[in-house]
Amino acid sequence: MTDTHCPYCALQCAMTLTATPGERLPVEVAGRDFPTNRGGLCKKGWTSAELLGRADRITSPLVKQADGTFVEAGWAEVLDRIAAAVTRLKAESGPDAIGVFGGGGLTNEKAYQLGKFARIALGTRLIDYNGRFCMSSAAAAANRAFGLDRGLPFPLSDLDTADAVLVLGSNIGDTMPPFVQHLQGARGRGGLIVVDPRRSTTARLTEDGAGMHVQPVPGTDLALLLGIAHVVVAEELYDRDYLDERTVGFEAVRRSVSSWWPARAESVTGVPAETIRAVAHRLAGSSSAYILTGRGVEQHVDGTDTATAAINLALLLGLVGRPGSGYGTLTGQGNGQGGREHGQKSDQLPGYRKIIDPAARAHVARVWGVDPAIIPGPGLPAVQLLERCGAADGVRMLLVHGANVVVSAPDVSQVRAALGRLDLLVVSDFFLSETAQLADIVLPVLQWAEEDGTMTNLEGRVIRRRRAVDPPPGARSELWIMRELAERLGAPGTWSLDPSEVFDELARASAGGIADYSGLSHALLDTGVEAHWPYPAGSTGTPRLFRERFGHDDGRARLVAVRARQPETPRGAELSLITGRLLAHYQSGTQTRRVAELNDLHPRIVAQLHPLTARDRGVAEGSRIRLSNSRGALEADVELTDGIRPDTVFLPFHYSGAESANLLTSAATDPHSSMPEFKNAVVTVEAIRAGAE
Ligand SMILES: Nc1nc2c(c(=O)[nH]1)N[C@H]1C(S)=C(S)[C@@H](COP(=O)(O)OP(=O)(O)OC[C@H]3O[C@@H](n4cnc5c(=O)[nH]c(N)nc54)[C@H](O)[C@@H]3O)O[C@H]1N2
Ligand SMILES: Nc1nc2c(c(=O)[nH]1)N[C@H]1C(S)=C(S)[C@@H](COP(=O)(O)OP(=O)(O)OC[C@H]3O[C@@H](n4cnc5c(=O)[nH]c(N)nc54)[C@H](O)[C@@H]3O)O[C@H]1N2
Ligand code: SF4
Ligand SMILES: [Mo]
Repeated sequence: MTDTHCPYCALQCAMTLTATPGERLPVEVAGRDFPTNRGGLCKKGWTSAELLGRADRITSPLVKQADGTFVEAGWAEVLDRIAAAVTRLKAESGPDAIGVFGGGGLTNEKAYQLGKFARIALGTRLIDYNGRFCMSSAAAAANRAFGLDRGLPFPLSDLDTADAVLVLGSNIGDTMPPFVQHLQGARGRGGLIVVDPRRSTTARLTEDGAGMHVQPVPGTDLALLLGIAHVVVAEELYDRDYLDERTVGFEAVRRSVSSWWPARAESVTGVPAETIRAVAHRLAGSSSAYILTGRGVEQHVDGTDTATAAINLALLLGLVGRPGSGYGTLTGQGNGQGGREHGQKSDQLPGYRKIIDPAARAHVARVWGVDPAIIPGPGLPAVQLLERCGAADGVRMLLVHGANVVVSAPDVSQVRAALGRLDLLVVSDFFLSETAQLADIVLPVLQWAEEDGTMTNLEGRVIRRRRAVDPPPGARSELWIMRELAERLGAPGTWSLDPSEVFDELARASAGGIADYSGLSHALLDTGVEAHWPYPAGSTGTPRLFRERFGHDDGRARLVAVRARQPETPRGAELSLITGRLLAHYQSGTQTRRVAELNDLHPRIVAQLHPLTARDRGVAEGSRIRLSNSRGALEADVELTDGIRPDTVFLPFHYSGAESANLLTSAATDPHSSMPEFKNAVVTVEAIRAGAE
């Protein structure tokens, strides 16, 4: 029996894996008691071990032939070829001809090593990762306001006794089902408020007196939050002492919300002025209140400002750092939190350090055993990195570790075309994902239950991932791949294969940084300590941040005045397209589309449409529709629901090829975070085959 955690989302539910004696497989999964999941798992967790034994697992490096098919090749041969290509392309076009795309599902050890590998083995500044699609706006807003970004600055169980919880654009009921138990307190007191253009699974938790569902026009959450803040300021519901003692910027925010009287906010958001007032009063009147944001409000070109408006509201009410209250964002990927702390981000070094900071460079260079001058400067964020692939003077070779960008990036037709123009695409994965199918070389790597390491969950809690089974022969750890390539490239530094040694190095590199792990080790984590960062040597960690001070030098939080912009709005018969998730599928679907029990629930893409909207277009339940805009088109079956706004259509993004929702999304990005706008596109919807009347 091996204690570990689920391979999928940031809740990182605790589980126990039991291998069959004497056999590699099957492996049995059981939920394990832990403060976040309390033994619960969702159906993705329960079925996670099935993927360990899939027959279509890649177990040998694959090399693309001229006719487009793959042939198996030996490790030495493909690693030699990759190293030779790196050397040649650098000589011809400079180090930035090589790019690296990482993932928020990688362990801390792999994420750390990948950042180091890019910068001192490949020598490129061009590394970024899929967390840019996920956490970047919330992170930018938290850094700006608090001087520190940890998704939840308090343990999840603090929510249990809340009076009121405002959930903006998150569908926890489907995206983190065991989380729902932490909302019971607020529901019992009628204080769960869910803001979502759809009556999502989470919005339904507010029914029967448990709270309120607020249903704004997509992309107008910023105006909604300005309206709520207006009421808080105009009716003097704010916490004057807290604002004086712990924050700066109140005056500017007061002025910026002064013209957002509820009637004006109603005209933009469609949310009744009375509801806006009621939300303000409920939050201000609660002794224990929390504000939480998810991707629904963050994945917009003004996502950073919207998250900032949510933080401003929390600061006005004096919630942040106060016992029993708080603000947080719900980190998404398994290691979405740790993945953004150890150097995969284009502008970062380990410990959440800035790559442009000379002291940070000197510290990390010492740990790496290199001259700080050889560490390149900041690179490009994910969308711009993908755009540079195959461009004139752009990236000629891309290494992908832990992302399936031809499904998950915005405006995927362009991404596919860009990857097609590369000299060499190298993808490390355990399945032939859609991105791997486009690769010149595919490297088979280990799945979660086959490796050791650590993950950092949505509460900033560092946890152990443990090896429960042997990997299939042929697959290799990414630490091994990086060491083999580093050696072939004559890279400086040490390249350990042992995750606990890599963790120790990461801990040293993070020492003194914002995300300080220097007091942690695998051995300490194995004793079962609660380990929330910052965890400097000699400390016992920090479950609750901001009790005394915020991360800025003066210890105060910043209220930052933000303005609402007009979102791209549908005209005439057009609709707003929002995209998101289904309980049974994970992300690009590489994994969950391979689990029959999950895939059978949702084997094809289905669009949600309001019955009135459908009727206008001659569409009935089961009809087939075509959604299109200037970027692309796709066909989908229809599910009619009066739970969605009539001006809106919803698509899940878990499907590939002609069923990819990202054929329609825009690569426009937020100016602060470079987050693309996954949650708002304008589309035309037409019937292509009538369903049952
Ligand atoms: N089952 C499942 N669980 C997952 C994942 C998965 O793929 N599948 N992925 C994990 C990851 S990486 C992440 S980031 C999290 C994401 O978790 P969530 O943020 O909960 O997921 P989404 O479904 O993307 O978006 C949440 C809600 O935002 C709403 N929304 C869309 N547009 C708007 C808007 O303009 N305003 C508002 N207020 N709401 C809007 C959608 O209707 C949707 O219900 O889930 C994690 N958990
Ligand atoms: N339209 C739309 N698009 C979206 C979103 C949305 O809401 N709407 N959400 C965005 C968000 S929040 C996210 S996080 C992204 C996610 O998008 P992706 O990163 O593309 O999603 P995954 O399916 O998790 O891709 C991970 C890939 O890496 C592989 N993998 C898993 N673990 C490892 C590992 O340890 N090593 C290696 N080498 N490979 C591994 C998996 O098999 C899979 O092929 O999608 C974004 N795209
Ligand atoms: S909620 Fe997330 S971590 Fe928990 S079992 Fe489901 S996918 Fe796994
Ligand atoms: Mo995400």
